[in-house]
Amino acid sequence: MGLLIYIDGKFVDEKQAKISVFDHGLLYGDGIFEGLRTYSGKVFRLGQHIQRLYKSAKAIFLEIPISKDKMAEVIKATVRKNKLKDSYIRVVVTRGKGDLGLDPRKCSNPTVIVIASKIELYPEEYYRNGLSVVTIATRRNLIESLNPAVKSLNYLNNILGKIEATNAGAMEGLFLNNEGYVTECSGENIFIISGNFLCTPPISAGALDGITRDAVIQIGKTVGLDVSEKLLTRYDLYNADECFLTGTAAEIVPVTLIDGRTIGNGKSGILTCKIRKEFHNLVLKEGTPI
Ligand code: PXG
Repeated sequence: MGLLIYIDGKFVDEKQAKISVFDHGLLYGDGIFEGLRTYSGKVFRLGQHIQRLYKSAKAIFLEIPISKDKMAEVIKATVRKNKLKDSYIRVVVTRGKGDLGLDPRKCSNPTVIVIASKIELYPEEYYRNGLSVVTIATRRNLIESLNPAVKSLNYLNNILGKIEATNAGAMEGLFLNNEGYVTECSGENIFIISGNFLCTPPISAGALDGITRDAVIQIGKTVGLDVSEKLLTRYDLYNADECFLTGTAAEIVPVTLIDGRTIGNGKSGILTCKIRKEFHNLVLKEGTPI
């Protein structure tokens, strides 16, 4: 038996968990998703992830066929049925099965999928020594076109960024917006620390409203940092004392090289370590029991 997957109202073995080749999630990337974590049997910020999922759906005129409460139940049940304590959860809602044309009116039932699996973490070394990041040539999607705040299944912009970064020998790619301001990386938000200031670009610069980002803003305030959301340039990043990325999978991971410039002393900064520790306390303290 493999993993038990929730698909269209039923739990089935992963071998039976299949979608149609006419599903518009596949044909057009027409859909949305979420990535969540459980820590020691508790879902971190379940309500916030569900809120963001339904907001993404609203933005693309997609009506999720189950209520938010039911979605929360399904997510918890998927983790329970797979007997997972520490897990990564992927929720996917596609426009559903249609025909080969792009008209979503031909898709009557959105497809709802929930997968809970073991979590794959970055090797510990990256949390000590940091990642290298390069600015990539491809700009982040315009907020006026496909707003990066929508966690859509259309991740080509992000994937191109990841490929460009890999080709340049870096771990992650830094996306600028069309005005040249810093937005985020391919799958993580970005923060800098300069003196007592903790800064991250505003969502309106063209970034996902990250749930880890939100937790870090809260932690920053409680540890006495002066937290602000402001437009950042590459110059601000190069001259920061510390820099780190945030995301559900990566948690808080330091950045020690940006476009060939060493940040701080080339190791994870003191405040980054402190925020990471506070984050680990938070995920164990908070959370919805499965
Ligand atoms: N920006 C983007 C573009 C993301 O996709 C984040 C920021 C961080 O948001 P949260 O809410 O997770 O703090 C994300 C989410 C992966 C992977 O496998 C990562 C994400 C999504 C899907 C896959 O690295 N990150």
